[in-house]
Amino acid sequence: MQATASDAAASPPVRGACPHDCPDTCALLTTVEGGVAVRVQGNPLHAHTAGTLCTKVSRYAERSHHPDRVLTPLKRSGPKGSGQFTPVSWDQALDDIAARLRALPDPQAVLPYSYAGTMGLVQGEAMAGRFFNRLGASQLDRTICASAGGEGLTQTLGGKVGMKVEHFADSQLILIWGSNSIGSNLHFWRHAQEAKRRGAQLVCIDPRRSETADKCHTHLQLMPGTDAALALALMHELITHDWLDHDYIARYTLGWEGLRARALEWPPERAAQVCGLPVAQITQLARDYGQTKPAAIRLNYGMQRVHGGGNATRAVACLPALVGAWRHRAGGLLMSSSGMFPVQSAALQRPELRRGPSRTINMSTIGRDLLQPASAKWGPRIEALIVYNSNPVAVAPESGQVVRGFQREDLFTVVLEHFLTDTADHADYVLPATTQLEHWDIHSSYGHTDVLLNRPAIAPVGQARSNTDVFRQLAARMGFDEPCFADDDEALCRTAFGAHVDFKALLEHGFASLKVPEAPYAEGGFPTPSGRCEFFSQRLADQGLDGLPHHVPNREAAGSSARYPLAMISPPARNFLNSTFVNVKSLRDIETEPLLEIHADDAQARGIQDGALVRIFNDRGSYHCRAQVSTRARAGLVVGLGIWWRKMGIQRTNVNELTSQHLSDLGRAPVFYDCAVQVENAAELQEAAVVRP
Ligand SMILES: Nc1nc2c(c(=O)[nH]1)N[C@H]1C(S)=C(S)[C@@H](COP(=O)(O)OP(=O)(O)OC[C@H]3O[C@@H](n4cnc5c(=O)[nH]c(N)nc54)[C@H](O)[C@@H]3O)O[C@H]1N2
Ligand SMILES: Nc1nc2c(c(=O)[nH]1)N[C@H]1C(S)=C(S)[C@@H](COP(=O)(O)OP(=O)(O)OC[C@H]3O[C@@H](n4cnc5c(=O)[nH]c(N)nc54)[C@H](O)[C@@H]3O)O[C@H]1N2
Ligand SMILES: [Mo]
Repeated sequence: MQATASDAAASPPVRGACPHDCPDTCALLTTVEGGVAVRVQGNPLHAHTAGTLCTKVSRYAERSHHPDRVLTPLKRSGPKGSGQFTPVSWDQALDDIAARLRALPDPQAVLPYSYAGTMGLVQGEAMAGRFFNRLGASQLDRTICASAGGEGLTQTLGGKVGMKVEHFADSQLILIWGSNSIGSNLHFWRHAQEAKRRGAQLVCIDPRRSETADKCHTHLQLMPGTDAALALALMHELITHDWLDHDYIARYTLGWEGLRARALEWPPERAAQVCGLPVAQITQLARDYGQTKPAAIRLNYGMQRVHGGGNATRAVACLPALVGAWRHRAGGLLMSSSGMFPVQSAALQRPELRRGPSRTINMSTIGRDLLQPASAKWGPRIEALIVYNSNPVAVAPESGQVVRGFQREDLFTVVLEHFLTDTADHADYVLPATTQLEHWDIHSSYGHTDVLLNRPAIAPVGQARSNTDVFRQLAARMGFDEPCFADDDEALCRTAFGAHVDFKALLEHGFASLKVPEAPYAEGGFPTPSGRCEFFSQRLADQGLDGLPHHVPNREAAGSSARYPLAMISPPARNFLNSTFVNVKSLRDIETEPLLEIHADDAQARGIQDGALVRIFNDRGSYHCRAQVSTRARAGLVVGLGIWWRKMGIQRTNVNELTSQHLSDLGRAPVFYDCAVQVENAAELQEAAVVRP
């Protein structure tokens, strides 16, 4: 029997999960009428979501039914990068892609390029992982977001582990360190607000006076890349005033004597110089941290996108053990909870399918890598690129080089996408992908400890196919006949956590909580080799690196170059999610235009008025913005809010024109917030010449 529109209207909302790269991983309820998703809301029964979504994701139905969705496979019909395409059938596209891949003598010339456009374990690296493993393609080192901090945390605490986020509500002191929680971690902010109502002090540590800084009691507006110096000076004060938990240190930490000596090299006066902070702010914070119990740190990735990001994370991660904060469930630190999930990666991705040699290519240097010629050391040139769940032309550093790489006429590029992004514009084939409302998936989280299941709410829009379907069908055309290529998406969802999670509960409720102790490290038991919080890392020392955390200054600190005297950071605009949602008009209207926040002193010195068009430049490139003169940026610092689509930018570029392909001290990560620039008035640019979407 055919369902009618009125039947559909009566059906209950479909339970799902927000797919976006965000710590909150919310439980969604999608209301469908006549086959159309009309409303996406937060599930009130899921404690973390508590029925509330951010502004962006409450527009998810608008994004899924957007008139610009790619509806059919597209084949390039103009010059590389022109964004000119002709519709073709799925068979034509997949046959041709498989033929092109088969024709390559060395499969390592193929590179998958993906990140967290969806955080789903199934539409992420499940079938795709199997496909590229079986093919023997180059492997991608997925470093673009969190690997410096992830490595720092792993060296110190043993993994991406920490406090349960809900217990922040009971903390008496919360340090929000390197994060604009209101913009990027709204459901954590709810707990911080609750703590505030119960009398907690909130401290924000951020070079930008963010929306979050506005709402905290105290704001330490340090220069970017100076967090390790601040952390070491806090330790100095904890030591000299004996605000230490000696028992916790003796029982549950490793390397105390070394750390003590290191910290004593950092009196607050020295750190104040390096950080650009008043001495009194540092000593007061140390006093508060040493004397308030329970104290909790919400560390986040904003502070590790610099040259010394790995060691800065290590330094901060030592603090809770020094004061015994872990003893209380509302004390300790949370940067990421992703390591607490028993994800069955090998069962999903099947690394044993890989037979030949494999090389690994860092996604954060894709510009340089695409331009790399073949050599004995490097191996074959990258000849084919298959992009899914990512928009590298907009998000990868030093886009001048990235664009040149993507414009190579001899590079064969396939992009699985919802929209014609800057990256899709450079494809030879664009394959229309399903959104979260149209496919199955299962999710872990990096900000809480629940597993979420996503059921499809509507049929695929147009001819869209899920990533898994595309890789299954490519596998068939390549003659990969291992049974694992026949697994359907529901089977993959079951595989993701195996017996560790009750799948029946997921089917019934849409979410299930992991069993995590209330105060996981109250008595040590860290997942490090020693089981202790490792102030000293033997593993790093064995690699010839400093075994103790230390301050690694920015390569491009403010004032370090006469030509480019300003430091620039480029944190996200609140209503975009990396480069996702830039094409959703209602959200773009809130963000208005690419903006550069600049302090009045720096603006005045350059004859820049509030609202003027400005050019920001360095040796790597140049970018135009509308200046916002305010105290959001401190003197010496400018803030270019990201990440606009290049083609929606004022002169068809975005902030990554300026960022570099240098890598961090640990974790091989990009250093987006370690970037020196100059700014000038762009009055010569007539308002009429401004390219607008
Ligand atoms: N609305 C929104 N939410 C998002 C995202 C988004 O694009 N938009 N992105 C998502 C993703 S991919 C991630 S990884 C997470 C990121 O989460 P975070 O990185 O925690 O969050 P951001 O809000 O990006 O915070 C970056 C903050 O760090 C500050 N910062 C920059 N340099 C430094 C520094 O050297 N030291 C310190 N202490 N602070 C510094 C910036 O000014 C900014 O306020 O958020 C996710 N959530
Ligand atoms: N200057 C500067 N650059 C940055 C950052 C910064 O702070 N400053 N932040 C960095 C960080 S933290 C990150 S994580 C990266 C993020 O970089 P990316 O992971 O590339 O994130 P997005 O820009 O959101 O692009 C994701 C794309 O995936 C697509 N997508 C979503 N779901 C699906 C799906 O199911 N199937 C397919 N095929 N496609 C899908 C979306 O349409 C979108 O175009 O950017 C980094 N770049
Ligand atoms: Mo990220």
